[in-house]
Amino acid sequence: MSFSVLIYAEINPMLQIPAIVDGELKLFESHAILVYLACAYPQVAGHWYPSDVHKRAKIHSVLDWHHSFLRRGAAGVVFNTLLAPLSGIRSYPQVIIQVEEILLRALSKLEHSWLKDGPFLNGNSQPSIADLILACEVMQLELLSEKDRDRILSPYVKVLQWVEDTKRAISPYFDEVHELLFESQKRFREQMATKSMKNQVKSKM
Ligand SMILES: N[C@@H](CCC(=O)N[C@@H](CS)C(=O)NCC(=O)O)C(=O)O
Repeated sequence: MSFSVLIYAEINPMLQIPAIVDGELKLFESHAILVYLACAYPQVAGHWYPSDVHKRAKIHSVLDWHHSFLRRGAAGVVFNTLLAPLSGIRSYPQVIIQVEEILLRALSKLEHSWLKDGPFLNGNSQPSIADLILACEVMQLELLSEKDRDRILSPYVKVLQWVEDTKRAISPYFDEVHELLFESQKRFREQMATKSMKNQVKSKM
């Protein structure tokens, strides 16, 4: 392990991002981080993590669902169709079918359940930390080819509108934190195009 990895392991022994250090506190897991920031900093507007216990419970309900369904689907599709092939890791067609099914089911639940009563999750008129987490999860689908991204997302018009509304609610920070994602999108799309050209040439030989 390199020195910087050892240092990072002190903050997050899982060696994943995100993680924060705030004074004495070292914290990882995105949901826990946002709950902490909303509670620790009084300047955070109340709608992000309301003090009402019922509203909080509803937020946690979405967050727990997120890790079991939307994240499994979105991260599974991005990993198996893009990151694995670009890293020389074998991906299996059956796994790709399975993760896409999980993703499509999750997007359908978002569209028809979580977003059925209002512009934001749980029928809220303003976003909470759950909107932030789930909209960012959907954003990673921008890494796919334009064709795959549109095929997967375009049927979910409420989901697309809600991502835009969440983006607007925290403008300009949403775009700022996604700059890196769009830089990666450009690089990945070029690499995938080169890879597919090479495969075509090979298949003709
Ligand atoms: N449950 C964690 C998931 C964290 C996670 O999967 N992070 C990814 C990036 S989005 C990562 O660090 N992947 C690198 C790895 O697992 O080695 C959370 O919500 O914070």
